[in-house]
Amino acid sequence: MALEKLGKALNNALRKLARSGAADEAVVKEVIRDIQRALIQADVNVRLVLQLTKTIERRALEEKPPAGASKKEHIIQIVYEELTKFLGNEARPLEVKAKPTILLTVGIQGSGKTTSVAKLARHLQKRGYKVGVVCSDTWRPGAYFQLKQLVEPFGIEVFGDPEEKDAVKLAREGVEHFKARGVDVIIVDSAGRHREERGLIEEMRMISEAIKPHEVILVIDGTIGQQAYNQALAFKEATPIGSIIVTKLDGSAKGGGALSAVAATGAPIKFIGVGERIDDIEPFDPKRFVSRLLGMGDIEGLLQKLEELQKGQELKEEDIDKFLKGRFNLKDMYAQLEAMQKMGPLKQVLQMIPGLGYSLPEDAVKVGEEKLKRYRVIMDSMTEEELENPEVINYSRIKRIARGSGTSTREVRELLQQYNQMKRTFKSLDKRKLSKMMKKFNFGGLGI
Ligand SMILES: Nc1nc2c(ncn2[C@@H]2O[C@H](COP(=O)(O)OP(=O)(O)O)[C@@H](O)[C@H]2O)c(=O)[nH]1
Ligand SMILES: [Mg+2]
Repeated sequence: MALEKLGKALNNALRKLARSGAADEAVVKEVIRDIQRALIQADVNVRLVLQLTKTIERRALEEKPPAGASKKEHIIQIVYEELTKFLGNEARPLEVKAKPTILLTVGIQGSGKTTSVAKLARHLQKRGYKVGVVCSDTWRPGAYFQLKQLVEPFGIEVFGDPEEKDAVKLAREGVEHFKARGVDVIIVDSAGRHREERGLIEEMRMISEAIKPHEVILVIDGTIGQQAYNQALAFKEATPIGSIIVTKLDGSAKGGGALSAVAATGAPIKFIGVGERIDDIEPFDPKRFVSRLLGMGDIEGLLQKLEELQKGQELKEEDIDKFLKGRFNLKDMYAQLEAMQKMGPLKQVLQMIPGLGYSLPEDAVKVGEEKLKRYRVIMDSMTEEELENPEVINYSRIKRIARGSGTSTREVRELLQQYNQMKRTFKSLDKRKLSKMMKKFNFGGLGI
């Protein structure tokens, strides 16, 4: 998950608030100090942090909670609102209006440009667009093959010529090529051999002139933290049709600094990169991002992900139903663990569920491929009755199952523990509750 460390620290601050007796001035001030510390540790600019926390403090002390909300709930709402504003407030989705829509990506070498081009191409393809990718990187010999390797498994065509030395010519020819093919979106990956803003913007101007993109996308490496400000600002001033992808927000300690610095320039952040795999890209929506960051869960994100998987037919409708209802026995648990493996890291998925967030015990979600195989072996030694109604499994049955499957009683117990834990988890996920939570923010995870 993006900015995990910052998220944990903010979540802890809010938990402190939740646990406190009364949300008086001293408590508010302490929580604000924790928030400040968390943001500064994530490399958010100190001046911006002070501005932000001053607003939070003022609102928390002055405003009256709306009818029906407690003081604490209200403060959390304020923190959520101000952080959301801090990151740009509204989502600015990428629009595909013209046919073809031409996108040019720029960014300094190593920022994650080529990876992001591939991710974006796949993202758009998943949404039903026919996409063509142009490699106009004449600088790095491997660039063309890197792109091909990333997108060709998905049937996305790459235009390029490793022998050609003229980047502008390549870009122009690539765009012509895909125009003739009638694609919906053309994405041009540029060389980005420059290390500083001026050269980068010069390169952007030259290619832009040749291919007249509808949108230029600057790819910024999230690990540079608040230094992203200068790049984003120079870019924003150079082009009115610019948007930004911030990459490497997985595991970066400085990602918060990068995101907030870019947002501070007013340039729209459209996507974030959250890993090295092709699917590790997310449309950036400050509201959803902050709610997930604070550990409030992200129901919308979860449902969207489920929907996407359903489209890809990796998950069957009844699986999703089961997942949401939490009615299951051991067989279902196995099917679900399998299904959830397909959905990506289990923890990432579960973190989107309100009320779970960071409180989730590590072992509840760590079920690797190996463990699944062991579970299969153990379950093969169970009777139909035991699989359908695990509650009947007593100690003598555990011993028998362990012996039969060549495992140990410890392992059988572990499987049963996992089952009980998951059952509890999924029980809290019935549909009625979900839809209710979608309407109203859920603060359950914070124990309020
Ligand atoms: N962890 C992580 N790595 C990334 C991400 N985006 C790109 N990378 C890695 O960053 C390195 C440089 O990426 P590349 O796309 O070649 O950068 P380019 O020089 O700008 O085209 C590669 O090793 C990528 O796998 C991301 O979102 N998360
Ligand atoms: Mg590249």
